[in-house]
Amino acid sequence: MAYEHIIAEKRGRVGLITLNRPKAMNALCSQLIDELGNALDTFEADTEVGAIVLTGSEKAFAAGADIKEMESKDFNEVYATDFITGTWEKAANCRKPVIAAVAGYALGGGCELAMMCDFIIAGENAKFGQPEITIGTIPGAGGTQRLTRAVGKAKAMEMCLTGRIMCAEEAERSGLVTRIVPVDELVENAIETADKIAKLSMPVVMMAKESVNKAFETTLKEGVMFERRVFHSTFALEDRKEGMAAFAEKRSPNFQNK
Ligand code: DAK
Repeated sequence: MAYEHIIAEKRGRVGLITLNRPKAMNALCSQLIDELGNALDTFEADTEVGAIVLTGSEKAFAAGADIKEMESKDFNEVYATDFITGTWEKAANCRKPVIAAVAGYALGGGCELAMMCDFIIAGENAKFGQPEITIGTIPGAGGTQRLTRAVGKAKAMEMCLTGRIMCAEEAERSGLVTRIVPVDELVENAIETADKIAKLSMPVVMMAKESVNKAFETTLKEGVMFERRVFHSTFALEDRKEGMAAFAEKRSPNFQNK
């Protein structure tokens, strides 16, 4: 598939996807979402890729779904076609780690897309918000749910009810982002982090990701039991043996993703 609104490239074992629709602040039109889904599927299937970084421009990660594209739609159309639901979920459903590197605006669907990733690294100028209420609608790609889980009810409720935008410092303080870095170092910083992950054992990384995600979907007891069983499963892997042997022998492990 040829891409018009994104750039997908490999940096060693890291898949880098850059949203690239600068004239529209990377507004997420359906073509862009299809291209993003295709790039994520391609990196997911590529055994040379161990982790993925998703970023935008210094001005905008993404200013939301494309309002001009949505404007003329009616209820029957969005309901009957389950408007862009399947492809939107690709980032959330990817089994390999996906890091969002966010500079500038991450609004509406842009904020939701960032929150679908496993964690967010923010540039100093990052701005997060769910301003849908100001255009007569509500978040439609998980914003009311993921933002609330990330920052708690008070802030999520205020942001969804007023459209207030959160700066990078507040986002870090509130647990929405893992850290803040200078904008010009953002992408390299995210790639370095992704590269560290990509050098680890891929099946173990996927198990860790799946286990952390369970925390949002189960009771504590069920989540701990899931984790226990997955921990036990790592003992079926050669990489688990290699990791522990390397520690005991004071050398770096040589993981084979087996
Ligand atoms: N859609 C379309 N075009 C957009 C856009 C957007 N979301 N955001 C910006 N643009 C366009 C502007 O119209 C302008 O285009 P021209 O006029 O030059 O043709 C160009 O980008 C530059 O924008 P501005 O001139 O406005 O630039 P400023 O620096 O003055 O302002 C801004 C930047 C980001 C603060 C402002 O553009 C803004 O407020 N944008 C809209 C933010 C917003 O309301 N976002 C939420 C959209 S609703 C779903 C999945 C997702 C969603 C829903 C359902 N399903 C899976 C069912 C998501 C919904 C949304 O995101």
